[in-house]
Amino acid sequence: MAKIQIHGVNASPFVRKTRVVLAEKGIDYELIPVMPIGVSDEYKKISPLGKIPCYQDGDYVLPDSSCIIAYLERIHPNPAIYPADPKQFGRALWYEEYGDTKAIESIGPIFFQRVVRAKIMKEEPDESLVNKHLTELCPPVFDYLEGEVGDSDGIVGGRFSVADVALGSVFVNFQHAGEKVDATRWPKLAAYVEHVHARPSFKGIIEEEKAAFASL
Ligand SMILES: N[C@@H](CCC(=O)N[C@@H](CS)C(=O)NCC(=O)O)C(=O)O
Repeated sequence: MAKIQIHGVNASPFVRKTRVVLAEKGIDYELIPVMPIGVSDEYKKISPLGKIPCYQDGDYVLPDSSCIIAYLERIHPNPAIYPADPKQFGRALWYEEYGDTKAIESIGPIFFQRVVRAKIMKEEPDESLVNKHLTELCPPVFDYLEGEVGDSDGIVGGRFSVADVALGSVFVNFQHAGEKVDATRWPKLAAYVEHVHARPSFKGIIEEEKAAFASL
């Protein structure tokens, strides 16, 4: 039987979200490299917004990490990645959305400058932009998350969920950019990120990505 295909590249926080859930659920797949810049018309037929990731299983195609994860939950319900309790379910979707939008808007440009621009495009990174994000745009996000995370396995209901997948994924890009959450200022968030990244599903992918960046 042909393997499930995930189109995308590993540094994308959205591709990583999908891969972490596939790993959590023990679903086999292959990663088909698609760079998210200047994608082909052929790729736009399966991912009309031209974004990565896109899921493909035979002639079934599905773009968007959040859609893919929701679909995976239906075809492979165990282990569950969404809380069963309706209120917790709602909160998990909220943190996923926060990770996919506000958190990525504040952290993504740091990764872009330090990794994509400096290491892949071999250009001088804009450190003043990096500094603006580190000093002005990230702190309110970290302050908010510091107030939300607890001491347990997951930000919602004490169990690992899609919320942790999304939030943990953004912080991998922060790490690739040579940054770490300052544990003196945001102790709970720093411990939370470390804990999420230590899960086997995250750990394997982080190590693979680090090895890929080291060879650049
Ligand atoms: N909501 C989408 C966002 C995906 C996304 O923005 N991916 C980026 C790469 S990290 C991309 O493909 N960007 C190319 C573009 O916006 O044209 C998801 O969750 O999959």
